[in-house]
Amino acid sequence: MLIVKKLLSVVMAIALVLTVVTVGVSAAGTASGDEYMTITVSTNENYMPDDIVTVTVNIKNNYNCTAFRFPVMFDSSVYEFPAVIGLTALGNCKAKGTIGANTSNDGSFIPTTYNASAWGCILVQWTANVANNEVGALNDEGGQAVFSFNLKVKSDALAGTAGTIFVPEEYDGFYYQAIGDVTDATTFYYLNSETLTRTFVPANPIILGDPIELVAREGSTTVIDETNKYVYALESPMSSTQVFNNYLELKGTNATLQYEGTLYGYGTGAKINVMLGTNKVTSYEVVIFGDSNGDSYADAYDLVDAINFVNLLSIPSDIQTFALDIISASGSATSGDGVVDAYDLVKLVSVANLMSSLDQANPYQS
Ligand SMILES: [Ca+2]
Ligand SMILES: [Ca+2]
Repeated sequence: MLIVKKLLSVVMAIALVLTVVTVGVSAAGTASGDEYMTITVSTNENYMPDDIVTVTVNIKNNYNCTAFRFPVMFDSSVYEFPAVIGLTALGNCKAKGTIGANTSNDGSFIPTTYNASAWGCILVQWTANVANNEVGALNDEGGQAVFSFNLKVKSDALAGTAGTIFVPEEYDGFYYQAIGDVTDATTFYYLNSETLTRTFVPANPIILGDPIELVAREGSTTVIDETNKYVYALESPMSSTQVFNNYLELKGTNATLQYEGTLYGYGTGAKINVMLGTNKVTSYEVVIFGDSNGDSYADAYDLVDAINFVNLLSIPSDIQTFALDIISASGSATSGDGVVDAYDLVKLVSVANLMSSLDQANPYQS
């Protein structure tokens, strides 16, 4: 019994400081060389935002494992710790030892090859107990679930993403020691990464929900130009952000729209941001044809800009060019010609003087 007690203390020491091999206990055995451990992380296949995810870890091995400690990492853009983590030992892990976890999640247990700001981590440790002169051990070639805990899908998790949860193979803190015979407390086997075959199987459940997409509201002819990230064929003037609702519809679980006006209003250059919580998923710029200064009116202020552009006194931004290029030299009724010149100016003068109007849905028709 004395030896067993000493052994337990050694096991505990190794479990707590796994890179330190404590000597002084009896003989060293020789590993047979075919030892393996397969660590499989599993979850359900799909989750919705805000769901609780029960993560189960299964160990399959062919030697007497008397202690382990390893991190279980998770994509922190998808998961967070819930109020109750609920670490639970299962099977022989429950019957033959004691489990605990460090959930400080400060990045200190994440291998340096990973960006700690992108990953969360729970460090799980299991240490065998001793009962009837026998050291508890995990040894099951069929594999068994050894522990589980809970994560929570973040409310702003993106639909369609795979939320990876895994034990990193770079972590080497759990295979230093095994005992060949659980009733032979005097012989140690020292395993290392060369003599122990390790296999890691991650879980990659898919987060469900509607994918995020900004679309024209049914019945409107508003254009959402994904190439240039422009939104046009709205109305002039845009009296408030409420008007956008008449033209646009946002799809996607938990997504919201946020508007950023220009200095003068919600005209050309105003931003439409697609948000998930506080994260900006994508952003578009408003184009009001005939409006250069961003107030959403096509009037004398814009005419002054246009005259300056035509006379090369100032240079229009890309979006100002797009907004003022309403006439094509070739006479196209469906597009401009990429330049703001005298042709456009003639029409802009007419619009500014209220002699003609500019159809935001068909600005190129004279
Ligand atoms: Ca204007
Ligand atoms: Ca033009």
